[in-house]
Amino acid sequence: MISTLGFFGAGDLTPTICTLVRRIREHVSGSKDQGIEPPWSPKSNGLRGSRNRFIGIIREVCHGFDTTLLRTQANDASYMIPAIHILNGPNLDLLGQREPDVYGSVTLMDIETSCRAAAAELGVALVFRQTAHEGTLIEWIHTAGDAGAGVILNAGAYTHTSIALHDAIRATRVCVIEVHVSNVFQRESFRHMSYISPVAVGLICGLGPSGYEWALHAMARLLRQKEM
Ligand code: CA2
Repeated sequence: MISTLGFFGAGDLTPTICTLVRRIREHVSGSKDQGIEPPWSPKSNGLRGSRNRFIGIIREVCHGFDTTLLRTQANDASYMIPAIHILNGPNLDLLGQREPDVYGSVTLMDIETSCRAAAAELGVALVFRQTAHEGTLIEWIHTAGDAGAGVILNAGAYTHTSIALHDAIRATRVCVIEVHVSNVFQRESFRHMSYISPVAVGLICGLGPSGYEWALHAMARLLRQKEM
């Protein structure tokens, strides 16, 4: 029932939600509940607003009895944590087509496919994008930041050159995990310096395309912790 709530407008479901909360309270207290105001009602103690807040209330109400169901559904319900944006910079669309000795034979489309499967298992909404343009990457960082989304960023060569990307991440305070397919530290020295690393929560490099999936798992966990 909880997961259903994530997909409907709160207005449509107000009576259902009230009933749900009443039932949960009855379950917890073992006695009949006299009724409640919906969380977004003006009368209800200032608890209007976001879905996540309401889910917080559900969590609070449920505290003290078996929340296994809730936790299980949290794992496969995308509304429980913000979306994850995987953003790719210049030339990454060439993966799998050139320099297979450095980058392997897996294409960016293959990476997207496996990330979509992983995201579905994690119950996370996924945005997957690639651009050759620095400004576009910056705008996507802003979009993700405004949405409170997590970002997995392979900025390609902009990693080593872009103060503007650094500033965008810093300004939006968006949660970023930096990813590189290759081990940049085993390559030319100009790839050892990153403008992203100082403003990222972490860095995964040298693990090939699976680095994206590791990052996805790590980001889902970080966002879940933040939501708690
Ligand atoms: O290892 C990575 O993921 C990189 O971010 C890839 C960038 C590179 O500039 C970074 O230093 C490390 C390059 C993107 C891919 O470029 C290709 C060039 C030729 C063939 C295939 C890919």
